[in-house]
Parts: sequence; C-alpha cells; structure tokens
Amino acid sequence: YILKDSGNSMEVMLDSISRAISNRHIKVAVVEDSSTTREAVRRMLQSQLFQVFEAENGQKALELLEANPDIKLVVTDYDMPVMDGFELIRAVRQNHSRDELGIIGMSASGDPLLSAQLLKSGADDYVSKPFLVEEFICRVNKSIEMLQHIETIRELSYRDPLTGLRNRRYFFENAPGFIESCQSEGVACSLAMMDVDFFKSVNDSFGHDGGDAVLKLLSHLFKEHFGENSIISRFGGEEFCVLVRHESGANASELFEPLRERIERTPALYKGAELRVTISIGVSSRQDGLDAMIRRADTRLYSAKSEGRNRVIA
Ligand code: GH3
Ligand code: MG
Ligand code: MG
Ligand code: MG
Ligand code: MG
Repeated sequence: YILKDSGNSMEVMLDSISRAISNRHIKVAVVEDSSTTREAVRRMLQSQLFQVFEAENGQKALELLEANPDIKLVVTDYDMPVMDGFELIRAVRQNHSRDELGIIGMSASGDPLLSAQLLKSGADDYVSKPFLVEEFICRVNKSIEMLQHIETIRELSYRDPLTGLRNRRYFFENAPGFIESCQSEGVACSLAMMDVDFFKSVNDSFGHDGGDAVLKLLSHLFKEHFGENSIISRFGGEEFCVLVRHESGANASELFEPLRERIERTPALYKGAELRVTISIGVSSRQDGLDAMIRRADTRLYSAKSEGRNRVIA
C-alpha cells in the first residue's frame, strides 16, 4: 500500500479530521484471510478512528455481525477459505439491507468481471488490491456518508416538522408492532384520538403563528404526559393520535383526564398574550386491531365534541 499525498489544502485536512472524529462510534468489520492485509486495512480504518472488528473468513464474519448488530460497514476480501466474499455478501444481505449496512468488496484477482459480480450480489462498492490508502479511505467514508444520509432522510420522513412529533406515516408503520409487543409483554395499551376545540378561532384571533404556538405547546405537554411508553403522532392539522402502554387494570379515562385538565389550565404564551385551548379526547382500550381501535376512538372523539367538547370519552 502506498500512502499517496495528494497535496491537500488546510481546509481539506481539517474537514477530514472532523470527519474522523465523527467516526469514533462507528463499527467496521474487516474480513480477510491474509493477516498482513487484514492488519494493514485495520490500521487504515483506525487512522480514521473507526472501531474495527476482524474476521478471517465469511463464517467468522457472520458470527461477528450476529454478536455486534450495530456494525455499519463490512470490508470483505473475495478469496477466502471456509466461506468466501460472495457467499458472505449473499448471506449478509438476507438480514441486512443496503439502507442499514454497507459492504465494500476487495480482491487481488484482477478478474475484470469480479467487481460487477460483487456489486450485483449486494456489495455497495469495490476496490481492487493493491489500492491506495487515500482511495480506500474515500470509499469507506463515502459508504458511511450514504448510510447517514439515508438515516437522516428516514428520520425526517417520520416526523412532523412543526411539532417534532411522529407523523402519520411513522404511526401506521409502527403501531401494529407496538400493539403486538404490549400483548406479548402482557401489558395493556390504549389508543386516543385528540382534537383541539375551536382551534379555528385561535387562528382567526391570533393568526397562524399564534395557532402554531398552541400546537407546539400541546406537543410538549403530550410528551411530558405520555413519556417513552407511547407513540405520539400528529395526524394532521390540530388532530393527534396517541398509542400508550399501561397496566392492564388501568382506567382509561384516568389516563387521559389529567392531560385534559393540564391543557385547560396551561396557556401558550404568544406575543405577550395567553392563548388558552381545550381538547376533546376519544379513547379505545379494547385491543382488537389497529383499524378497529382507531374507528372506535374516532367515534368517541365525535361524541366528546357533540356533548360539549373539553372532555374524555373512553
Ligand atoms: P372543533 O372543535 O369542531 O374541532 O373546531 P375546530 O375549529 O378546531 O375545527 P376545524 O376543523 O373547523 O378547524 C381546524 C383548523 O385548524 C383549521 C385550520 O386552519 C387549522 N390548522 C390546520 N393545520 C394547522 C397548522 O399547522 N397551524 C395552524 N396554525 N392552524 C392549522
Ligand atoms: Mg484472500
Ligand atoms: Mg373539525
Ligand atoms: Mg378541532
Ligand atoms: Mg380537526
């Protein structure tokens, strides 16, 4: 391996130092039967501050991934005893998508078909040996950056930008699993539809920004009230849906009544004014499937509205 100095400017050097610092918690596996090469690749990765794990063949690499599910990148040789790079990549891709785990293949074979074959079998990138340290590091960083972009996009696509709460998409993807895990843990859960009362009048009196300030305050109160054992989502407008885990014997009204009261007595501060709202809540506690729970909670929310608002119907 030849360390090539491409005459980096100070700016580029500082950029690569800050990137290395952000690599500190990222785990990378090196899979290579030659101990000399494995050692050299390990040192390159450690120079970028990655946490490096080593395996001498595909089989050992699978064990490593099993034991360390947070490994982000696998750098694997092609030609190895017991289980080669191809078999490893195929096996890894059964359980780990390209969205969550990067794979870089490497080989000294010189076979021009090999790179396309490795890429087709699930690798994200390929380097042929011998390679320059600089190129290798660029490819590794590029793979890691790609995974981080995907993570950022996923996170953004699951959140409501105004309140920071989960959105509808996140809710519908995760609610069935949440309900199932409650059932398998032997705890109960309730679903509530919550809608702000006469919210239009807040907008009419204080403008859209005033309305937004109320929505942000409500989101804060929801997070404080429900905590981690819940999925709190903004379904749209001034309507929220929450799924909350609780003890089996709990009275559903008692779970939501303190929240209703707290919202009633906590004003949002906006341009020196105190904006007060109330909310209506419909609760469904019978766990008979997500659709049925939503429908029942919706019907009860509708009743709460028609019976005078600012109330919980469970
Ligand atoms: P009800 O008690 O029957 O629920 O009456 P309401 O006024 O709350 O219901 P309505 O559906 O008539 O009005 C909801 C309003 O919410 C209308 C819409 O302009 C406003 N809204 C929806 N999304 C947002 C938002 O993101 N920010 C602000 N400020 N207002 C929003
Ligand atoms: Mg080999
Ligand atoms: Mg409405
Ligand atoms: Mg409303
Ligand atoms: Mg509404």
